[in-house]
Amino acid sequence: MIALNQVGYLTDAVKKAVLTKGNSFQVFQIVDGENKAVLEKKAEAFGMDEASQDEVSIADFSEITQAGIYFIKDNTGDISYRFAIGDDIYQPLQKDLLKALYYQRCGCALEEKHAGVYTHACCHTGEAKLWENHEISKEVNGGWHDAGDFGRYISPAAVAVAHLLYAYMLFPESFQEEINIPESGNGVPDILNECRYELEWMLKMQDEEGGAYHKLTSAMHADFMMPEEDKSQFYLFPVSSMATADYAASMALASRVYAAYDKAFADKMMDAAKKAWSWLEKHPEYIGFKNPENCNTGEYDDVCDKDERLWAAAEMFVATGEGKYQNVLKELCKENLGKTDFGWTDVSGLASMAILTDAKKQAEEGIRQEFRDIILAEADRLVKLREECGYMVAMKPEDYVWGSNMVVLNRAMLMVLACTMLEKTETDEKNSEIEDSQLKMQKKLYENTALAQMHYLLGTNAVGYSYVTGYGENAYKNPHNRPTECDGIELPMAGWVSGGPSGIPYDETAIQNIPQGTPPMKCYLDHVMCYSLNEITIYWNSPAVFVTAYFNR
Ligand code: 9MR
Ligand code: ZN
Repeated sequence: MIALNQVGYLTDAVKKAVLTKGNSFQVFQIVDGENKAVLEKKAEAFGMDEASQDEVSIADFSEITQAGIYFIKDNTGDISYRFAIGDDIYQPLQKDLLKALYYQRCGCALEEKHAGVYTHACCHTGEAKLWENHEISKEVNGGWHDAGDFGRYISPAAVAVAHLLYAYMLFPESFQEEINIPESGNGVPDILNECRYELEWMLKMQDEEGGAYHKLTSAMHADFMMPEEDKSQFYLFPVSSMATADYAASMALASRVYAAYDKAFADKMMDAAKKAWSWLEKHPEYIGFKNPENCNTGEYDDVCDKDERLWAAAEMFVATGEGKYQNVLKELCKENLGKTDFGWTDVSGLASMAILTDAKKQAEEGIRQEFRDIILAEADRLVKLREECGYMVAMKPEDYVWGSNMVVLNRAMLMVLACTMLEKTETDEKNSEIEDSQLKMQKKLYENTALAQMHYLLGTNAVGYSYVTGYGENAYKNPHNRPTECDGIELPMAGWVSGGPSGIPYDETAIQNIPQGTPPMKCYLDHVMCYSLNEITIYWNSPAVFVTAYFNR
């Protein structure tokens, strides 16, 4: 097999494909659109790749900088999927990754004008009952379906929205084009229009005391059906401290971002954030969430809420500049939190994101330095991991967990954050020329590591799939997603990131079909029933939007 990024490579980036052992002599050619070999070279033996147990060689064709469509041919006659070289090749991808969230909208119809063939009628509009008191009902319609199921959960929502809002804040120039959603053309960037659909729902998910309901789902996952056919009763599940802290954080962040577009909306979110913060002050203890009996929808449970509280403190501080939040932040910094992760289980990296991207640099120098050191140290660790892997992805065998592509992408986010930290602003002190060139080299290394994660996602992996629907000649086609399976349309909409391989598969189909002892990078099936390998979620797409937006500037 020849594994490569099936979408392609940026003109001036490092370009490498992976040849597996079958391609014995390892001489390869790069063939262009006119069937002309434009490069012939020897691949370099790498040895055994641990996570796949493949013996691999690396074909480096970085010297090809002419935009175009190519494929690779080796001396055994093996031929790769086609790929492009160019500077705008990730632009359609970024748009579809974002547009995918529109298809998750709940509580409204998806019209042909915006959804094309993927229309459906309005779904899930009844009132929800409090799980703990069925006498009380509330209208909490809206938001995005979390994943292949129809549930809506606060922590994943908060995290996904945060990734998107940071993408917009840091790389606004990548969001000038419309994505054809109902609000397009209203003078607000579509990424903010789409996020607002989720935020308006989140505003309804707060109780009188300020706590955020952990989730809004039916008792049991619906069978496979279109969203509008699901008439089951939805419930509001109890408030958790994890959800409430994520809620405070994302609301504070959103209030900052929307202030320039809609002051009233921004203020409303800041009030919600403050209310959630007061709740957190009143409940310093960890209040987790466990599914009650007779409920099997997502749990999104955690063992600690310190990282969520850290993120909340960071966002509240950056949004308000008030010292009391910084004090809490400092206290929580004494806890042993990673500060490098951006997923729903560990959001402490989002605190780093808040502090380090704050243009006003409000945090004390010591705190900024601490966060900065942690992010750069992690970036260096990831560069090493990438170098140790035959498929050039910063992942260890044990990192292939349920939703491993989130790990892949969150690490790409970290590399991007590290890159932005190396960019000098006008107010920064001037460097010597030597320092400047060192910084440039360091940044290139980080960029290439972020790109390596994208290359893996888009095909440079041991199963040869692109894990984004519609992107790549061998893109996966059977996501575990109810509308995709039930709409009678053959192909899924483009732009969905699959959860990806899991060393320990959890669903029946995967357990029965993946032989024990399969190396973790290969524990994948493009099968609709494989919810532990091939589902889609809002928070597996959101980091991919962040990363592509950086490269699309
Ligand atoms: O993404 C979640 C993954 O990290 C967990 O290991 C898994 C089991 O708890 O749950 C995943 O989240 C699912 C959620 O519970 C319900 N909606 C679909 C999510 C993706 O599979
Ligand atoms: Zn719905």
